Amino acid sequence: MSEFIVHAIPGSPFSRSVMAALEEKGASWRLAPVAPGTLRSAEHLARHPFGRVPVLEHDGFSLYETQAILRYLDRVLPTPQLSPSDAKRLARMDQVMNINDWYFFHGVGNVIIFHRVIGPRLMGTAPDEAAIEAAMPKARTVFSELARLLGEQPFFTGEALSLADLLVAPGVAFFTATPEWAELGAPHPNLVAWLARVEARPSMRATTWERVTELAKAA
Ligand SMILES: N[C@@H](CCC(=O)N[C@@H](CS)C(=O)NCC(=O)O)C(=O)O
Repeated sequence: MSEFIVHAIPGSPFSRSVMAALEEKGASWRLAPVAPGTLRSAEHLARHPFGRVPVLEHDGFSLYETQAILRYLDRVLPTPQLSPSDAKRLARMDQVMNINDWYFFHGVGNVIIFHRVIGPRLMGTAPDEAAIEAAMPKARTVFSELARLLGEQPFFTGEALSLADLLVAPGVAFFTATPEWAELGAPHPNLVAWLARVEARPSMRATTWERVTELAKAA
């Protein structure tokens, strides 16, 4: 099996999902670091015309969109299987993945994580409190819905880790560093326990912002 190359920015939650999936599969992969200021460069736009990360390269095949990448990895690296066989569990996985992309990332993660963590850390900007406040109604719905769908299961689709957990956990993990976590996450003990369970996995420990920054320096 030829090597997997992940074009990514250290700290990017979508990129972390892909790298964590590769780690779960025990695959041989390497990071091709993308400097944040080069997302609109001709070189990067040739890989990803929308100027985002991650992009996966494998065996002469280039692919962007995290959900597509995760499902591709689960097909070409079938063990351990990260998509349930049962139709209802699989539908739940798909639903949670779409909640991540449509409701969690857009208008919640990309506002609150950006203003609380990314902007201050990378650009030295102060949080835009009004933007954060405006994002809170949708954030409340997202977090309470994630907690409801998780219920008392260890993972979103039941007893086994799935692509849904790997897609959602990197974004939720960022929230623990924000004051909003006290209202959004902490009141849901099941979500807190789930995050601890997913973050304890070697795949997630191998793909922290700090660890991927080290990989980027070594690349
Ligand atoms: N729909 C894309 C979203 C990817 C995405 O938004 N990635 C963020 C980093 S986590 C990004 O590249 N942001 C750069 C920007 O917004 O300019 C996917 O699923 O891969």
